[in-house]
Amino acid sequence: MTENIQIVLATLNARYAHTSLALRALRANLGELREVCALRELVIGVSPETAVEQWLAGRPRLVALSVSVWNVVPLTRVVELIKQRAPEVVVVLGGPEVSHEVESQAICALADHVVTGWGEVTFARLARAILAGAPPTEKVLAGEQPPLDRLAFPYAEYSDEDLRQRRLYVEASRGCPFRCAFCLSALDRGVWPFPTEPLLAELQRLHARGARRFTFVDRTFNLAIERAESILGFFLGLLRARPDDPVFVHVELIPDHLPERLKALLAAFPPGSLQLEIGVQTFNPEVQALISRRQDNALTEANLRWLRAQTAAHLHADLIIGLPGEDLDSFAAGFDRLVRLGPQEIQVGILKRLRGAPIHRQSARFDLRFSPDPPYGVRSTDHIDPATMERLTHFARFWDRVGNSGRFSRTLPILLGDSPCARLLTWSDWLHARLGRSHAIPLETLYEGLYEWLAARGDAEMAGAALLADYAASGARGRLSFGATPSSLGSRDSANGVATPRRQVRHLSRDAALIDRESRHQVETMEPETAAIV
Ligand code: B12
Ligand code: SF4
Repeated sequence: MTENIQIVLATLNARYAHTSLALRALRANLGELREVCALRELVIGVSPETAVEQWLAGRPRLVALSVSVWNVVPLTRVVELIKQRAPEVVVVLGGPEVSHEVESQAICALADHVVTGWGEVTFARLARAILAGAPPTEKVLAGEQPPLDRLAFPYAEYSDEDLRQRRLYVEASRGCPFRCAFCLSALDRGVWPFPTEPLLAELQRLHARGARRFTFVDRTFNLAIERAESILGFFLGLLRARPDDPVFVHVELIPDHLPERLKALLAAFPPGSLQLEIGVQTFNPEVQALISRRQDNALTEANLRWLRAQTAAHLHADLIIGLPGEDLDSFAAGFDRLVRLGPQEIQVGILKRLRGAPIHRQSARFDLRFSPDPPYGVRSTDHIDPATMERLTHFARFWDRVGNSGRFSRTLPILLGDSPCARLLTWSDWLHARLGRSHAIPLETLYEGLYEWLAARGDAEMAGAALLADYAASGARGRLSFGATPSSLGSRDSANGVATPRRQVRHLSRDAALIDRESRHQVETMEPETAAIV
C-alpha cells in the first residue's frame, strides 16, 4: 500500500491525544486522489529528522504540512531537511500560522506553495495539478471558501484507534462574527454553518463506531440557537437512550447569550457529560472597548452563576493577562470576580500576538512588547512591566496546578481567602523564589509548599487536614513531609463512566457535595490532562 502513496498529509500535533481535523478535512475532499494520500501525524517533541524520515518513506511526490503556532518551529526545520534530502518532493503548506504574513516567514520561503485560509477545494485542485506535472506558477494561493454543504465531511477519516484513544474534534460551523483584537477569528467576518441534519448523521455514525468524546471547535457554538438545540438535543437523546453508556461533549459558548430554550437543554445534561468553555477574557469595560470585544458583563455574570447553580456542566472560563489598558489591579479584580462565580476552571492565558490578529495595531499605543518567537507571548505593556509579567506567568502556571487541576478542592478556599488573586500571587512569588521555577513541580512539592506557606500564616491545623484529605482523595500514593496520608479521609475521585476526562472527574468529586447524584464508578481515563480548546 505504502508504495502507492503519492501525497503525504502531515502535521505535528500538540499532544498524541489531539487529532488534526484539518488533515482529515483535506483528505476527505481529495476525490480520486484520496486513495493515494496518507495521513501521517506525529507529536511536537519528535525530532525533525525522524519526522522527515517517516514522511518521506514510500517516496511521495507531494508532502503537505498543516502549520500552526505550536509546530511552526520544528516544521520549518522539516521543510529545510526535505528540500536538502529530496528536492524533487513538492512541499505545500497550509494552516492558521501560514495564512497571514506569508512574506515574512522562513517556512514559507522554503516551501513550494502556501494555501491561505480554507484548504479543501484549493488543495485538491493544487494536488491534481502537481501530480499531473503542471503546477501553478503562483506560490501563494488564497483558499477558496465554498458553501459548507459542498464539502465532504472528514469524520470517516478518524481511525478506530483515534476513536478509542484520542480527542475527536468536530465542527458545526466555521467563523465568528465578532472582532476581538487578540483573536485570529476576528478576521473571519462571518459564520458559515455545516448543514445540521447531515452533520447529525455523521455524529451518529461516529457514535455507532464507538466515539464517546466529542469536542466542538466552533468559535461560538450558541450563536445560532436552533442549531445548538438540535445538536445538544441529539446528545441528550443518546444519553437518555443509554444512561449507562456516557458521552462527553465540549462546546464553546459566548456567555451573554443563553436564551431559556438553550438553558433548559444545558440543565438536562448529567454530571460528567458536558463541558462549556466560556471566554470572559476581561471584565474591564474600557479594556473590552480597546480590544473591540462586545460583552455584557452583568449578563455574563448572571449566566455564569446560573450555569454553576442549575447545571452539572464543567465550566472552563478564560481570562487573558496583558490586554491593552489592563494593569495588575484590573486583572486581579477580574480574576476575583470570576473565582466568586465558581467555574471549575479558569484558564489564565498570556496575551499573544498571533500572525494576522488585529492586536498588533495597538502595539505602539500601549507599548505591547511581544516575544518574536512562537507563540509570541507578551512580555510587557505600558501597564505591566516585565518583572510583573514574569510573576504573572508563574501565577498562571501555579494556578493551573492548584486551581484548575481539581486536586485541591478542600485547600483552595483556605489559600484564596477573601482576595484570591492577591493571596495566590503572594504564594506564587514565595514558591517561585524557593524553587526557582514554576514548571515541572512534583505534586508532593506543591502540597508541601502550600502547607508551609499556610502554616506560617497561622492556619497549620486546618490547612494540614485539608491538604491531607485532598491528597488522599486524588489517589496519589507518595509521602508528604507534614503527615501520614490518611486514606480514610477521602476516597479516590471517581466519576460516572469512561467518557469523562480525568481533570473533569476530579472536579465532579468536588461538586458531589453540591449535586446529589447516585452511582459513581471508577474511571479509567485514556487522555492526559488539559481541558482548554482555545
Ligand atoms: C484544536 C485546537 C487546539 C489544540 C491542538 C490541536 C492539535 N491538532 O494538536 C490545543 C487545545 C492543544 C490548542 C492549543 C493552542 N492553540 Co489552538 N486551536 C484549536 C482549534 C480550536 C481547532 C483547530 C481545528 O481543528 N480547526 C478546524 C480545522 C478544519 O480548521 P483549520 O485547522 O484552520 O484548517 C483549515 C485551514 O486552516 C486549512 N489548512 C489547515 N492545515 C492545512 C494544511 C494544508 C497543506 C493546506 C493546503 C491547508 C490547511 O484547511 C483547513 C480546512 O479548511 C483552533 C480554532 C478553530 N476553530 O480552528 C485553535 C487555534 C488553532 N489555536 C490557536 C492558538 C493560539 C493556540 C494556543 C497558542 C493557545 C494558548 N492557549 O496558548 C495553544 C498552543 C498549544 C501549544 N502547545 O503551544 C489559534 C492558532 C493561531 C496560529 N497561528 O496557529 C487558533 C486558530 C485559535 C485562535 N485563537 O484564533 N489548540
Ligand atoms: S475571541 Fe471568541 S468571540 Fe472573539 S473573535 Fe475570537 S472566537 Fe470570536
